[in-house]
Amino acid sequence: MRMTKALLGWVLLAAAAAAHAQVEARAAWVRGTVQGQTTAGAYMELTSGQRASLLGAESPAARSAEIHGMKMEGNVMRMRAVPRLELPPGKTVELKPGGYHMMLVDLKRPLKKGDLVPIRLKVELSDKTVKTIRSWPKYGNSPRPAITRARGAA
Ligand SMILES: [Cu+2]
Repeated sequence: MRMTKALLGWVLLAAAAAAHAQVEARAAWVRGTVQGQTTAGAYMELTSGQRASLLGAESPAARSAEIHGMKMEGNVMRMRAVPRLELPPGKTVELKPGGYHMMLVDLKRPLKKGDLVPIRLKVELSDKTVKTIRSWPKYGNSPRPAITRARGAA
């Protein structure tokens, strides 16, 4: 009994620490690709309780995952890789079509509508520690956000 109580106390403490350093990825989805397309955009809402930066991501479904921003070049909107994306405290940063987004590059196999695509986001907190945030966006053509609510974990 005493053992259980001590254990519970430890778990609560750990939960409190996690809540403090919390970065959340919500409403994540991956845009459906057409045949032969080897890249796919991934979109989500990121919220951090403290000043943080998104440094990059990786996914077992693709060779690499890049953070892309959009930039006007003449009359053409082009995307380019950015090394990091600031996450101001308490503000939701939206990764969305036409704005900042995640790009899965060189998909390893065709994805089916409804597949969950695991993505691990690398986030640097204000104390310079780097955390991995897990997200499982749903693959599909619809821009409707699907499931996923991921919490920061060490
Ligand atoms: Cu892109």
